[in-house]
Amino acid sequence: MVLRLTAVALLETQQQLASCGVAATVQAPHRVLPGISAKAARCRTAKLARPLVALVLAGAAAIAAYDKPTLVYFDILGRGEPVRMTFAACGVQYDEQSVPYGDMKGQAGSKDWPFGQAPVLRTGGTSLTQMTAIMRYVAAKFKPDFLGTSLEDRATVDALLEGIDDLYLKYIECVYTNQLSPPARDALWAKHFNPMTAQERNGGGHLRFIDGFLERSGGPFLLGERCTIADLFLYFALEAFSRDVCFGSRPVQIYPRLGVFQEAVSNLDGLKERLASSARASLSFNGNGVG
Ligand SMILES: N[C@@H](CCC(=O)N[C@@H](CS)C(=O)NCC(=O)O)C(=O)O
Repeated sequence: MVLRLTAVALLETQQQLASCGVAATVQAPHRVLPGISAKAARCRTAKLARPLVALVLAGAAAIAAYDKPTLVYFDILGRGEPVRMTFAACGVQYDEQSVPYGDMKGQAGSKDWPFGQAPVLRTGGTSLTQMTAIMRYVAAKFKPDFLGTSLEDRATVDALLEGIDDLYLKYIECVYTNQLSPPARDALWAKHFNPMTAQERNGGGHLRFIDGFLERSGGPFLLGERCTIADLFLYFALEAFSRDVCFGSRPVQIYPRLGVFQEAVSNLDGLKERLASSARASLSFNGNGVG
């Protein structure tokens, strides 16, 4: 948006618009009309500017209210939490709605429930689905650096999101199919977490692979100095793996770089507050109360 105003209204206007989240370029007019002194022109423009600013502010408020995204998810951490963490790290407000399960299943495959699954993000008149796609969207809109700053970095972030999900899904299978029973948990560790098995058949899901990115980047984040959404997902997955009912402190003991990583992520502005919030502490990790 470009507004042409006198110097009188410039600063005030830009500040007001910025406080509403509207990126506006406010410019002084190019010329003064013939027969009107510069002072009179300034007064006249300032008078004209005020209603205009009020109008723009009202419009911006309406757009902001309309555009406030709503995350639809269950009252658990689960796949909703990396999205909430992304919003928090981007400093963005959003609303939440609990999944109306009957509707989700009854309308599975519709535009409101494209895969009959949650999370879904209602925003800009559309319903976005698939957790990592939602995280990418939120980052692209509000903090593009979180996607990586070069094409190669962005592709690496995508690869990491998929690689972390490959590992996370092994854990989820163990939670939902085997209730994290000790034998199932030991098998999960042996195949997907024990550094000695990284070269065996594991479907691409292995903590050693993720640790390799930290090793090569030098940390503290997966891509080095800059945090991306892949770090947010990994942080959450590590929290799940490191609960007492799962592996406790074993992952960090075996892969010490993860401790440095967790410390760095947990200190990010915005995210720090989300991680410490009582709202978060009150949610269980998974829908079946296990893990
Ligand atoms: N690939 C999807 C998986 C979503 C998913 O598994 N959602 C679960 C809750 S965490 C769900 O809605 N389950 C109900 C169902 O599949 O019927 C994503 O990443 O969002």
